[in-house]
Amino acid sequence: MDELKRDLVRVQKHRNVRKHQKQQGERLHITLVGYTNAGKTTLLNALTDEHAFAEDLLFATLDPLTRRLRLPSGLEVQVSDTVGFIRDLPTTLIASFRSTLEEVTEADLLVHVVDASSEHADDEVKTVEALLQDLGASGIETITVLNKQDEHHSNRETLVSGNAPRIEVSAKTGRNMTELLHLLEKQIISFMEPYEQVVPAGDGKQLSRLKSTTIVQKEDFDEQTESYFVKGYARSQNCYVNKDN
Ligand SMILES: Nc1nc2c(ncn2[C@@H]2O[C@H](COP(=O)(O)OP(=O)(O)OP(=O)(O)O)[C@@H](O)[C@H]2O)c(=O)[nH]1
Ligand SMILES: [Mg+2]
Repeated sequence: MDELKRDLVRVQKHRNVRKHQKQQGERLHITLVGYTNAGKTTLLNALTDEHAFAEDLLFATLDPLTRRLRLPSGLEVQVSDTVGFIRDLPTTLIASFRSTLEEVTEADLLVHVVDASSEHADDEVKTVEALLQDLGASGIETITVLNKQDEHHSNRETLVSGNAPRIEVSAKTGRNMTELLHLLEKQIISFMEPYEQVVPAGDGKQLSRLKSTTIVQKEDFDEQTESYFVKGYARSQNCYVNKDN
């Protein structure tokens, strides 16, 4: 009980920080979900270099399960691990797990991690999908990651019926990690808006801010005006076009 209570306090703190960040229109949030043992934690470790953002101490202290991740374009997002879903969750645990899992509903993008080498992969996928529905998270954009491709598995064809984008990886060997990053970026673009912005060459601060908070697709230098013409995708609430800083 004590441990659960401590966990709940930690989750609550984390959610307050998240709320604050959302209000500021800050980073996009990706949440890893999946059946227990699917490889979520291993994948989070494989995707994010633990040391790259060591300065992000506020978050590191509040919630070691959330890390910053830089996508190929330079966009920085947050990625969270979650507790593994299991079938027939004991009733006594449902309330505690629910508050942890509610965090799932606040994600901008879900990554459903599947242990593709499990004999019961199909059932595990169904269990997770049912729980997501139960949590009211089934409307959130999801990509499916078929993990543990380094293991032998016999039932690959029958896996995962839906039409969510999917990718085969091995979090353990690092197979297809770069491809996964590109897929995440592609999905994120699908809920962003195109923008264009002229940035004076001297304003390196704005240029680097655009790179880390939006997806910059093109950046042309115009010698006559000594400025960059930047084109890319941003979340609509960020309204980069009208911001002067
Ligand atoms: N062969 C293989 N094993 C993997 C891979 N990814 C994870 N594992 C192993 O699978 C086991 C579970 O991995 P975790 O990352 O702890 O799984 P999880 O989804 O976080 O599990 P919960 O936290 O219980 O929900 C560990 O023994 C990992 O080493 C993979 O790509 N290939
Ligand atoms: Mg885990």
